Amino acid sequence: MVKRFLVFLFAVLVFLGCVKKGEDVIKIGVAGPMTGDQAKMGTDFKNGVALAIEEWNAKGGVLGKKIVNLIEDDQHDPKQAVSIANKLVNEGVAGVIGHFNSSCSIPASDVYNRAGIPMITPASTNPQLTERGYQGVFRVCGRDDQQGKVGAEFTITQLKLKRVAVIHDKTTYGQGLADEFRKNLGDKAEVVYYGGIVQGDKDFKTVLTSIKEKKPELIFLGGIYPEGGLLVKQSREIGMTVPFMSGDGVIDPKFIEIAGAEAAEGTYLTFSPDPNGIPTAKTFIENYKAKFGEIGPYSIYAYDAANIMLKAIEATGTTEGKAIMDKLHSMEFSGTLGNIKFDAKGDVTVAPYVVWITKGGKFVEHWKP
Ligand code: ABU
Repeated sequence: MVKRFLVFLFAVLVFLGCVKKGEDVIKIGVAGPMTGDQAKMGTDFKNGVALAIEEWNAKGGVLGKKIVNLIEDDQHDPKQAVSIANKLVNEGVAGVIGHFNSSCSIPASDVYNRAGIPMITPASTNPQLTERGYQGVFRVCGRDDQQGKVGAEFTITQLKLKRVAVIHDKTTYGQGLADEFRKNLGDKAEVVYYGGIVQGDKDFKTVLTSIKEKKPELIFLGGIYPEGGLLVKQSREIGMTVPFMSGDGVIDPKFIEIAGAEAAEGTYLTFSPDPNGIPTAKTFIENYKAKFGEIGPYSIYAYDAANIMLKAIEATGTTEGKAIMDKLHSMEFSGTLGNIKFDAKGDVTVAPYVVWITKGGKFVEHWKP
Protein backbone atom coordinates (compact mmCIF):
# COMPACT_ATOMS: atom_id res chain seq x y z
CA MET A 1 0.00 0.00 0.00
CA VAL A 2 2.81 2.41 1.04
CA LYS A 3 4.77 1.42 -2.05
CA ARG A 4 1.80 2.12 -4.33
CA PHE A 5 1.32 5.50 -2.67
CA LEU A 6 5.00 6.39 -3.22
CA VAL A 7 4.81 5.40 -6.90
CA PHE A 8 1.68 7.56 -7.24
CA LEU A 9 3.40 10.49 -5.43
CA PHE A 10 6.49 10.23 -7.70
CA ALA A 11 4.26 10.24 -10.81
CA VAL A 12 2.47 13.36 -9.53
CA LEU A 13 5.80 15.11 -8.83
CA VAL A 14 7.11 14.22 -12.31
CA PHE A 15 3.85 15.55 -13.77
CA LEU A 16 4.26 18.79 -11.81
CA GLY A 17 7.86 19.14 -12.99
CA CYS A 18 9.31 18.83 -9.46
CA VAL A 19 11.31 15.69 -10.31
CA LYS A 20 13.12 15.14 -13.61
CA LYS A 21 12.57 11.76 -15.26
CA GLY A 22 16.22 11.02 -16.12
CA GLU A 23 18.30 13.57 -18.02
CA ASP A 24 16.15 15.05 -20.74
CA VAL A 25 18.64 17.77 -21.71
CA ILE A 26 22.37 17.94 -22.39
CA LYS A 27 24.07 20.58 -20.29
CA ILE A 28 27.12 22.52 -21.49
CA GLY A 29 28.96 24.76 -19.02
CA VAL A 30 30.19 28.19 -20.12
CA ALA A 31 32.77 29.72 -17.79
CA GLY A 32 34.63 33.01 -17.86
CA PRO A 33 34.67 36.55 -16.44
CA MET A 34 31.01 37.52 -16.83
CA THR A 35 31.25 40.55 -14.53
CA GLY A 36 34.00 43.06 -13.71
CA ASP A 37 36.61 44.71 -15.90
CA GLN A 38 37.13 41.69 -18.18
CA ALA A 39 33.40 40.98 -18.61
CA LYS A 40 33.56 41.80 -22.32
CA MET A 41 35.51 38.58 -22.89
CA GLY A 42 33.06 36.49 -20.85
CA THR A 43 30.15 38.06 -22.74
CA ASP A 44 31.80 37.18 -26.07
CA PHE A 45 32.10 33.54 -24.88
CA LYS A 46 28.49 33.48 -23.71
CA ASN A 47 27.20 34.88 -27.00
CA GLY A 48 29.34 32.62 -29.21
CA VAL A 49 28.23 29.49 -27.34
CA ALA A 50 24.58 30.64 -27.25
CA LEU A 51 24.57 31.03 -31.03
CA ALA A 52 26.02 27.54 -31.56
CA ILE A 53 23.51 25.97 -29.16
CA GLU A 54 20.59 27.83 -30.73
CA GLU A 55 21.56 26.45 -34.14
CA TRP A 56 21.88 22.90 -32.80
CA ASN A 57 18.56 23.11 -30.97
CA ALA A 58 16.86 24.41 -34.13
CA LYS A 59 18.01 21.17 -35.81
CA GLY A 60 16.66 19.02 -32.96
CA GLY A 61 19.50 19.26 -30.42
CA VAL A 62 22.02 16.48 -29.99
CA LEU A 63 21.28 12.78 -29.40
CA GLY A 64 17.62 13.78 -29.60
CA LYS A 65 17.94 16.06 -26.55
CA LYS A 66 17.73 19.79 -26.17
CA ILE A 67 21.02 21.50 -25.26
CA VAL A 68 21.13 24.01 -22.42
CA ASN A 69 24.05 26.21 -21.43
CA LEU A 70 24.88 26.81 -17.78
CA ILE A 71 26.74 30.12 -17.56
CA GLU A 72 29.07 30.73 -14.63
CA ASP A 73 31.13 33.79 -13.70
CA ASP A 74 34.71 33.21 -12.49
CA GLN A 75 35.38 36.97 -12.17
CA HIS A 76 38.89 36.19 -13.50
CA ASP A 77 39.68 34.92 -9.99
CA PRO A 78 41.37 31.48 -9.75
CA LYS A 79 39.55 30.59 -6.48
CA GLN A 80 36.19 31.53 -7.96
CA ALA A 81 37.09 29.49 -11.06
CA VAL A 82 37.57 26.37 -8.91
CA SER A 83 34.32 27.06 -7.10
CA ILE A 84 32.26 27.39 -10.29
CA ALA A 85 34.04 24.38 -11.82
CA ASN A 86 32.80 22.29 -8.88
CA LYS A 87 29.33 23.76 -9.33
CA LEU A 88 29.26 22.86 -13.03
CA VAL A 89 30.43 19.33 -12.25
CA ASN A 90 27.69 18.95 -9.63
CA GLU A 91 25.11 20.23 -12.10
CA GLY A 92 26.04 17.38 -14.45
CA VAL A 93 27.49 19.21 -17.45
CA ALA A 94 28.67 17.02 -20.31
CA GLY A 95 31.46 19.45 -21.16
CA VAL A 96 32.69 22.96 -20.46
CA ILE A 97 33.55 25.83 -22.79
CA GLY A 98 35.96 28.00 -20.80
CA HIS A 99 37.63 29.58 -19.06
CA PHE A 100 39.11 32.81 -20.48
CA ASN A 101 42.09 33.43 -18.18
CA SER A 102 44.85 30.84 -18.07
CA SER A 103 45.07 31.49 -14.31
CA CYS A 104 41.47 30.24 -14.08
CA SER A 105 41.55 27.49 -16.73
CA ILE A 106 44.53 25.75 -15.09
CA PRO A 107 43.10 25.25 -11.56
CA ALA A 108 39.57 24.64 -12.95
CA SER A 109 40.95 21.94 -15.24
CA ASP A 110 42.08 20.00 -12.14
CA VAL A 111 38.40 19.84 -11.12
CA TYR A 112 37.12 18.82 -14.57
CA ASN A 113 39.91 16.26 -14.92
CA ARG A 114 39.01 14.60 -11.60
CA ALA A 115 35.35 14.51 -12.66
CA GLY A 116 36.16 13.12 -16.13
CA ILE A 117 34.55 16.08 -17.92
CA PRO A 118 36.12 17.54 -21.09
CA MET A 119 36.84 21.26 -21.34
CA ILE A 120 37.70 23.35 -24.38
CA THR A 121 39.00 26.83 -23.73
CA PRO A 122 38.51 29.35 -26.53
CA ALA A 123 41.26 31.68 -25.24
CA SER A 124 43.63 30.43 -22.52
CA THR A 125 47.04 30.51 -24.15
CA ASN A 126 49.49 29.68 -21.34
CA PRO A 127 51.44 26.54 -22.40
CA GLN A 128 51.14 24.97 -18.93
CA LEU A 129 47.43 24.29 -19.44
CA THR A 130 48.06 21.43 -21.84
CA GLU A 131 51.43 20.33 -20.50
CA ARG A 132 50.11 18.32 -17.54
CA GLY A 133 48.95 15.22 -19.38
CA TYR A 134 45.21 15.74 -18.85
CA GLN A 135 43.30 13.83 -21.52
CA GLY A 136 40.24 16.07 -21.38
CA VAL A 137 41.79 19.54 -21.69
CA PHE A 138 41.67 21.22 -25.10
CA ARG A 139 42.08 24.70 -26.56
CA VAL A 140 41.05 26.10 -29.94
CA CYS A 141 43.47 29.05 -29.64
CA GLY A 142 47.25 28.96 -29.87
CA ARG A 143 49.87 29.13 -27.12
CA ASP A 144 52.03 31.90 -25.71
CA ASP A 145 55.25 30.18 -26.72
CA GLN A 146 53.95 30.58 -30.30
CA GLN A 147 52.69 34.18 -30.06
CA GLY A 148 55.65 35.37 -27.94
CA LYS A 149 57.97 34.12 -30.67
CA VAL A 150 56.08 36.04 -33.39
CA GLY A 151 56.13 39.26 -31.31
CA ALA A 152 59.89 38.97 -30.76
CA GLU A 153 60.55 38.15 -34.42
CA PHE A 154 58.57 41.24 -35.49
CA THR A 155 60.49 43.43 -33.04
CA ILE A 156 63.86 42.18 -34.26
CA THR A 157 63.36 41.75 -38.01
CA GLN A 158 60.73 44.40 -38.85
CA LEU A 159 61.03 47.15 -36.24
CA LYS A 160 64.78 46.45 -35.87
CA LEU A 161 64.75 47.64 -32.25
CA LYS A 162 67.53 46.98 -29.77
CA ARG A 163 66.27 48.27 -26.40
CA VAL A 164 63.05 46.87 -25.00
CA ALA A 165 61.07 47.30 -21.74
CA VAL A 166 59.02 44.23 -20.74
CA ILE A 167 56.09 44.55 -18.31
CA HIS A 168 53.61 41.90 -17.16
CA ASP A 169 50.56 41.81 -14.92
CA LYS A 170 51.91 39.02 -12.66
CA THR A 171 49.26 36.58 -13.91
CA THR A 172 49.93 33.15 -15.40
CA TYR A 173 49.14 34.53 -18.86
CA GLY A 174 50.75 37.95 -18.55
CA GLN A 175 54.04 36.86 -17.03
CA GLY A 176 54.17 33.74 -19.20
CA LEU A 177 53.77 35.75 -22.40
CA ALA A 178 56.27 38.40 -21.28
CA ASP A 179 58.80 35.66 -20.55
CA GLU A 180 58.25 33.99 -23.92
CA PHE A 181 58.71 37.35 -25.67
CA ARG A 182 61.89 38.05 -23.70
CA LYS A 183 63.26 34.54 -24.30
CA ASN A 184 62.72 34.85 -28.05
CA LEU A 185 64.52 38.20 -28.24
CA GLY A 186 67.62 36.27 -27.22
CA ASP A 187 70.71 38.40 -27.65
CA LYS A 188 69.20 40.36 -30.55
CA ALA A 189 67.78 43.06 -28.24
CA GLU A 190 68.54 44.21 -24.72
CA VAL A 191 65.76 44.08 -22.12
CA VAL A 192 66.45 47.36 -20.32
CA TYR A 193 63.50 46.99 -17.94
CA TYR A 194 61.60 43.92 -16.72
CA GLY A 195 58.91 44.11 -14.05
CA GLY A 196 55.35 43.47 -12.93
CA ILE A 197 52.30 45.65 -12.37
CA VAL A 198 49.19 44.81 -10.36
CA GLN A 199 45.95 43.97 -12.15
CA GLY A 200 43.25 46.42 -11.14
CA ASP A 201 45.64 49.31 -10.44
CA LYS A 202 44.73 52.52 -12.24
CA ASP A 203 47.84 54.67 -11.98
CA PHE A 204 50.99 53.40 -13.70
CA LYS A 205 52.85 56.71 -13.99
CA THR A 206 55.48 55.79 -11.38
CA VAL A 207 56.48 52.59 -13.15
CA LEU A 208 56.27 54.30 -16.55
CA THR A 209 58.59 57.07 -15.33
CA SER A 210 61.16 54.44 -14.24
CA ILE A 211 60.82 52.78 -17.64
CA LYS A 212 61.24 56.12 -19.45
CA GLU A 213 64.57 56.69 -17.68
CA LYS A 214 65.90 53.45 -19.24
CA LYS A 215 65.27 54.86 -22.75
CA PRO A 216 63.58 51.80 -24.28
CA GLU A 217 62.62 51.79 -27.96
CA LEU A 218 59.55 49.64 -27.31
CA ILE A 219 57.32 48.71 -24.37
CA PHE A 220 55.98 45.15 -24.36
CA LEU A 221 53.10 44.16 -22.07
CA GLY A 222 51.99 40.69 -21.10
CA GLY A 223 48.50 41.53 -19.86
CA ILE A 224 44.85 42.30 -20.59
CA TYR A 225 43.13 45.35 -22.12
CA PRO A 226 42.09 47.25 -18.93
CA GLU A 227 45.72 47.69 -17.85
CA GLY A 228 47.00 47.78 -21.46
CA GLY A 229 44.75 50.73 -22.30
CA LEU A 230 45.81 52.66 -19.20
CA LEU A 231 49.52 51.99 -19.79
CA VAL A 232 49.32 53.33 -23.33
CA LYS A 233 47.29 56.38 -22.28
CA GLN A 234 49.58 57.23 -19.35
CA SER A 235 52.82 56.56 -21.26
CA ARG A 236 51.73 59.18 -23.82
CA GLU A 237 50.75 61.55 -21.01
CA ILE A 238 54.30 61.46 -19.61
CA GLY A 239 55.72 62.10 -23.06
CA MET A 240 56.70 58.59 -24.16
CA THR A 241 56.18 58.07 -27.87
CA VAL A 242 57.88 54.68 -28.31
CA PRO A 243 55.85 51.83 -29.84
CA PHE A 244 53.79 49.63 -27.54
CA MET A 245 53.28 45.93 -28.17
CA SER A 246 51.22 43.28 -26.45
CA GLY A 247 49.47 39.96 -27.09
CA ASP A 248 45.94 38.67 -27.63
CA GLY A 249 44.84 39.86 -24.17
CA VAL A 250 44.44 43.43 -25.43
CA ILE A 251 42.67 42.86 -28.75
CA ASP A 252 39.32 44.30 -27.84
CA PRO A 253 37.81 47.71 -28.71
CA LYS A 254 37.85 48.40 -24.96
CA PHE A 255 41.64 48.72 -25.20
CA ILE A 256 41.33 51.57 -27.72
CA GLU A 257 38.46 53.12 -25.74
CA ILE A 258 40.55 53.17 -22.53
CA ALA A 259 43.78 54.34 -24.21
CA GLY A 260 42.01 56.84 -26.47
CA ALA A 261 42.25 56.40 -30.25
CA GLU A 262 45.08 58.92 -30.60
CA ALA A 263 47.29 57.30 -27.96
CA ALA A 264 46.50 53.79 -29.25
CA GLU A 265 47.44 54.69 -32.84
CA GLY A 266 50.35 52.55 -34.03
CA THR A 267 50.29 50.07 -31.12
CA TYR A 268 51.01 46.45 -32.04
CA LEU A 269 49.70 43.15 -30.78
CA THR A 270 49.85 39.48 -31.74
CA PHE A 271 46.69 37.51 -32.46
CA SER A 272 45.39 35.08 -35.06
CA PRO A 273 44.42 36.33 -38.57
CA ASP A 274 41.36 38.52 -39.12
CA PRO A 275 38.24 36.29 -39.37
CA ASN A 276 36.74 38.81 -41.80
CA GLY A 277 39.23 37.45 -44.34
CA ILE A 278 38.24 33.82 -43.76
CA PRO A 279 35.43 32.69 -46.12
CA THR A 280 34.16 29.97 -43.72
CA ALA A 281 33.63 32.61 -41.00
CA LYS A 282 31.26 34.75 -43.12
CA THR A 283 27.94 33.18 -42.06
CA PHE A 284 28.91 33.16 -38.39
CA ILE A 285 29.88 36.85 -38.52
CA GLU A 286 26.57 37.79 -40.20
CA ASN A 287 24.45 35.77 -37.77
CA TYR A 288 26.38 36.98 -34.71
CA LYS A 289 26.15 40.63 -35.77
CA ALA A 290 22.40 40.32 -36.35
CA LYS A 291 21.91 38.92 -32.85
CA PHE A 292 24.60 40.51 -30.64
CA GLY A 293 26.34 43.27 -32.64
CA GLU A 294 30.07 43.34 -33.48
CA ILE A 295 31.96 40.09 -32.91
CA GLY A 296 34.52 40.12 -30.12
CA PRO A 297 37.98 38.62 -30.64
CA TYR A 298 37.05 35.35 -28.95
CA SER A 299 33.34 35.08 -29.89
CA ILE A 300 34.21 32.97 -32.90
CA TYR A 301 36.54 30.74 -30.87
CA ALA A 302 33.76 30.14 -28.33
CA TYR A 303 31.36 29.32 -31.18
CA ASP A 304 33.81 26.84 -32.72
CA ALA A 305 34.62 25.32 -29.32
CA ALA A 306 30.91 24.71 -28.62
CA ASN A 307 30.34 23.19 -32.05
CA ILE A 308 33.34 20.92 -31.64
CA MET A 309 32.14 19.72 -28.22
CA LEU A 310 28.64 19.04 -29.59
CA LYS A 311 29.94 17.31 -32.72
CA ALA A 312 32.07 15.05 -30.52
CA ILE A 313 29.03 14.20 -28.36
CA GLU A 314 26.96 13.48 -31.46
CA ALA A 315 29.68 11.33 -33.04
CA THR A 316 30.21 9.42 -29.79
CA GLY A 317 26.50 8.88 -29.24
CA THR A 318 26.92 9.41 -25.51
CA THR A 319 27.66 12.08 -22.90
CA GLU A 320 30.23 9.84 -21.21
CA GLY A 321 33.31 12.04 -20.64
CA LYS A 322 36.04 9.58 -21.56
CA ALA A 323 34.34 8.71 -24.87
CA ILE A 324 33.96 12.42 -25.75
CA MET A 325 37.63 13.06 -24.93
CA ASP A 326 38.73 10.16 -27.18
CA LYS A 327 36.57 11.54 -29.98
CA LEU A 328 37.97 15.06 -29.52
CA HIS A 329 41.48 13.64 -29.88
CA SER A 330 40.74 11.57 -32.96
CA MET A 331 38.35 13.73 -35.01
CA GLU A 332 39.11 16.56 -37.42
CA PHE A 333 36.56 19.37 -37.16
CA SER A 334 35.64 21.86 -39.85
CA GLY A 335 35.07 25.09 -37.95
CA THR A 336 34.39 28.65 -39.01
CA LEU A 337 38.11 29.34 -38.58
CA GLY A 338 39.08 26.40 -40.80
CA ASN A 339 39.87 22.78 -40.03
CA ILE A 340 40.74 22.08 -36.42
CA LYS A 341 42.62 19.02 -35.23
CA PHE A 342 43.92 18.50 -31.70
CA ASP A 343 47.31 16.97 -30.96
CA ALA A 344 47.97 14.49 -28.14
CA LYS A 345 48.23 17.35 -25.60
CA GLY A 346 44.92 18.98 -26.64
CA ASP A 347 46.54 21.88 -28.52
CA VAL A 348 45.51 22.80 -32.06
CA THR A 349 47.93 21.52 -34.68
CA VAL A 350 47.97 24.90 -36.47
CA ALA A 351 48.15 28.29 -34.71
CA PRO A 352 48.93 31.03 -37.23
CA TYR A 353 49.81 34.13 -35.15
CA VAL A 354 50.20 37.44 -36.97
CA VAL A 355 50.93 41.02 -35.88
CA TRP A 356 48.12 43.59 -35.79
CA ILE A 357 48.40 47.37 -35.63
CA THR A 358 45.90 49.96 -34.35
CA LYS A 359 44.98 52.44 -37.09
CA GLY A 360 42.27 55.10 -36.98
CA GLY A 361 40.70 53.57 -33.87
CA LYS A 362 40.58 50.04 -35.33
CA PHE A 363 42.70 46.91 -35.20
CA VAL A 364 44.17 46.00 -38.60
CA GLU A 365 46.15 42.89 -39.57
CA HIS A 366 49.68 44.11 -40.28
CA TRP A 367 52.40 41.47 -40.61
CA LYS A 368 52.62 37.75 -41.15
CA PRO A 369 55.83 35.88 -40.19
N1 ABU B 1 45.12 34.56 -23.99
C1 ABU B 1 44.58 35.82 -23.62
C2 ABU B 1 44.24 35.97 -22.22
C3 ABU B 1 43.64 34.82 -21.59
C4 ABU B 1 44.68 34.01 -20.87
O1 ABU B 1 45.31 33.17 -21.51
O2 ABU B 1 44.86 34.23 -19.68
